[in-house]
Amino acid sequence: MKNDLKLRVYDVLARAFIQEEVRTCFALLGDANMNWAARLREQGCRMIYVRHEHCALASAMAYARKNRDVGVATVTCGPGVTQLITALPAAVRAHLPLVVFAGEAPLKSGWYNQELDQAPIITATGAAYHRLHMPERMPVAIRDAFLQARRERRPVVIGIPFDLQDRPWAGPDDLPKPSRELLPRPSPMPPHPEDVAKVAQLVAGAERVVVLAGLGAVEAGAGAACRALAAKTGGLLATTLPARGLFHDDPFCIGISGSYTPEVGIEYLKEADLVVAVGCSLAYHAGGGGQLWPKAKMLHVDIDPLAISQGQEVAKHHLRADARLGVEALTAAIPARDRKWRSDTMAARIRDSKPDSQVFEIEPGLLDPRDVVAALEKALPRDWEMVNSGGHCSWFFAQMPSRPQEKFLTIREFGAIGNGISFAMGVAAARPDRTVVLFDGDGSLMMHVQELETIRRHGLNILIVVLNDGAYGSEVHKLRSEGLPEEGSVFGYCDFAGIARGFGLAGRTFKTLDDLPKALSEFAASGRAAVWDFHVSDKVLSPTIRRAHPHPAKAKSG
Ligand SMILES: Cc1ncc(C[n+]2csc(CCOP(=O)(O)OP(=O)(O)O)c2C)c(N)n1
Ligand SMILES: [Mg+2]
Repeated sequence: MKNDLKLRVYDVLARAFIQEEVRTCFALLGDANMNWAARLREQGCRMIYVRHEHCALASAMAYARKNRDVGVATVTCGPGVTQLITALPAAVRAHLPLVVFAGEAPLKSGWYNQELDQAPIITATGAAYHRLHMPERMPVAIRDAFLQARRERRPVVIGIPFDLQDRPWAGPDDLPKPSRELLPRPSPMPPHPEDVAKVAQLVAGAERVVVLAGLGAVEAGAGAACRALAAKTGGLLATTLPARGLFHDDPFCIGISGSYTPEVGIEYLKEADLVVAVGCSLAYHAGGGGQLWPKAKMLHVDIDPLAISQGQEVAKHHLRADARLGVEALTAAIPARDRKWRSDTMAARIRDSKPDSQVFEIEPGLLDPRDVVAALEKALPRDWEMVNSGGHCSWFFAQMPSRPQEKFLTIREFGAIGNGISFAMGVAAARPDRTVVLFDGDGSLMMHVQELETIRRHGLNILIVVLNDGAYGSEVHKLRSEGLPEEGSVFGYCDFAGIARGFGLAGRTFKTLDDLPKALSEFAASGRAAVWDFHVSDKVLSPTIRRAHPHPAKAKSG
């Protein structure tokens, strides 16, 4: 590299990223990253230029989850960096490996208007921040950032002053070995035989077993082992929300455990006397503390089994192991015997029951969100990639049980709305040969609606389905339950179809479900992204909101 007299630091930095096999980067340019980004692109990296830095990082998060690899984003210094602060905590809590190339203010200036002490802002989110101020060492530091992101499974933000990036390269000729070559690759951890013998007794003595799988089970390829354990114990299966669909074709899967559990599932979970939680963090929203299974003991099979999670006491029984190896060993260690819980009647009830049977009175001209989701479940092709967002509507969108886990993504760890569109872009970038369908609320979509332009410009194949209640539904229902005015949470039904058309996408408003087949064939024929806006009634309350925020009249009588 020394022979190349014109070589600048940013050229070498771009090479270091290419050597890390970075093939896609989500970017928003400014003074402090544009030279580097231009070199990265020149060297063959696909750049997706978004309209808000939050969306660059959020897209990279979905890309990382989908590809099980490091996601990469880039932002400029100062205001570019501060825009990342809602996405980073979610990435940290979701254990997503990310590397962000951020600029820093130039070191040579006494004053620079975008200057900011970036490190404490970033580290407050739980992400790592590395200031790179020694050009000759930068390629090694970048390699180490990738190594750290992979090993610790968390975001690493690299801050490089842009005057240093612009210097002639005076460092070593060769790039360091890439992180992949240095990463330890330990084999999956088998359980200790004594632990297996102990917990096998617990499982052998239980009558009503539920095997609950999380993303750890998905990653370890433990799906079949979980099914086998449930079959041998005559028990049932369930998943956490992110692992949804792992048992989609098993007649004894009651669906998601936690805030989204369907009616019949809640009934059966109440009867359970043992929950075997496999590869999950026993999160509060998954019922991890036992809220949904008051009679059950809990056994946690995990590489890092927990007794306390998110402030709650969780499992008292533990098996430390890789999810697949742990469950396989357990299944082998329990004797086969007849248990009377699982039955054909049960399978029929799971198959035929509505997720929620409560009756509501709905205004004419508006749809019941449950009917919309049931119709979509029937109509949408099974090979589409699905992305779920947050808000009240996410309860309804979670009720599509026929879809397999590998076609599903949601990242909900920081509880922020507004991420759906970026997650859909990340999945579309990771699966360019697929159609991606995003299920979102009107408030959430509106928060980053500018990305419709990114979707059009990059030709991303995304269908956005909005359950539009003309409101921040979650807030409306809570405000109503507390007898507070609805102001600030009700906005009316904005014209998403018109907005979509304004950005150059197709748009359609649904006031009846009869149009669905025609809309689907038009979408498929058009080959371009679209927004489908379903106007739904805000009178339909999800079971979760009914439980947590009962209507004032009902709260008094009950
Ligand atoms: C970034 C952020 N701001 C505010 C909130 C509070 N909040 C939670 S749900 C919600 C409403 C979401 O509205 P919408 O997307 O229309 O879904 P709905 O609840 O109406 O189904 C809001 C404002 C949040 N979770 N995240
Ligand atoms: Mg809404």
